[in-house]
Amino acid sequence: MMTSPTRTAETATLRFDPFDEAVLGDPYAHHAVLRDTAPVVLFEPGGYYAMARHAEVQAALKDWQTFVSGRGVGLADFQIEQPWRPPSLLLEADPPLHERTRGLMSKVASLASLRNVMPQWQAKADTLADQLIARRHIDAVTDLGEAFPLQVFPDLIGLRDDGRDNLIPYATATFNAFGPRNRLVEQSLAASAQAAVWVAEACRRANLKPHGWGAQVFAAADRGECSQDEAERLVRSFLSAGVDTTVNGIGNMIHAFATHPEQWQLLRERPDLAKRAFEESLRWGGTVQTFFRTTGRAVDIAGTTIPEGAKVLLFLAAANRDPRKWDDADRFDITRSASGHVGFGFGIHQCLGQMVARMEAEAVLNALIPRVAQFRLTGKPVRRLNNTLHALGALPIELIPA
Ligand code: OVV
Repeated sequence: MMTSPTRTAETATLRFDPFDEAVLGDPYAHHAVLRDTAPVVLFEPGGYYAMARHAEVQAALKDWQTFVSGRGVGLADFQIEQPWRPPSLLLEADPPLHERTRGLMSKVASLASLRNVMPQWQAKADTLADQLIARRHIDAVTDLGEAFPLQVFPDLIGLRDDGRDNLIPYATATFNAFGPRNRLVEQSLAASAQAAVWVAEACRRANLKPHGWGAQVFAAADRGECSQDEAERLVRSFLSAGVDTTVNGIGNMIHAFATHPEQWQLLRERPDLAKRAFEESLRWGGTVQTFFRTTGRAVDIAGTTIPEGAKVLLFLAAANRDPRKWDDADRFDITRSASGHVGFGFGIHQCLGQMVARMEAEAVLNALIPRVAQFRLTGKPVRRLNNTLHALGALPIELIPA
């Protein structure tokens, strides 16, 4: 898998497969080599480039003219290969199209509309927390990480009530599909064939409830900001990006606290740190590990020339633990400022739904802080391998009541 780095005249080459299942199961074990070998490395046998230092990852994310998204943000180059589904009009688009879709979608996903629902979300999180405490032994992945987002997010979009269990399999396949066509892609695409049909149906105007974010995208279409077909595909973006990310964001955060009980103790003493704690959990144990870009022109990075049309893998999670950027980078410390982390990306594509993620996490933390004295791990956390996400399959814990 990983051998010692070899250096040609200009390009550092690593024999390394980031999508190897052993690597996906323990990605952080490999990041130091990726960062320390060179600012840019060429992976063999994959034949694509990679960056893992904070400075270079952030600069590449900012330079959307060079590191384009319209040719796909997975390994497949949409200029050469047929995408597995019609491309996202947000994630897999460049300006000027992206400016129009992003502008429309940011108006829909406004902070004001989230503030309106926050009291209901908090009440739901409190009720869920009471139920979980009463059970004492839970799987924090299914019972909390999945349960809470599924209680609030589909209603925010205004999705039909039936079939919501299709959301996670669909998102799982979507995030796997950014990687190479390995076993994970084949399995999750096969397992989500029905889910993809359900998602396509759920995005149609007739199937969206009148006041949700979905209906508001169609209202933008009525104003001429996009076509009806585009509106369907933009609603699909909410469903693709908004579920498995927050599910695992919450799961990874609980995992961080379960393995750092002194940090949970500290948060209980200083609940005002809740917002910081979630940002730090994204920095330390980020959910979205990587995204690709494609070079739209040849570019020189610290003496290495990346040719035009190359795929470049950006290691967001490695950048978030780069000791060149962070003191004691591997330490989970809720008192630090994690601001500058690239867990939500950076630049024009920076996560549109980041406030949704933050509000969900805050509601969960606000509910747990007064109720839970300690998360006691009662079994080994199980990773759920995904080509893009650092995901959990199971997190058995005992909730010690406050
Ligand atoms: C950030 C993200 C992930 C997956 C899918 C999409 C976006 C989309 O726009 O479909």
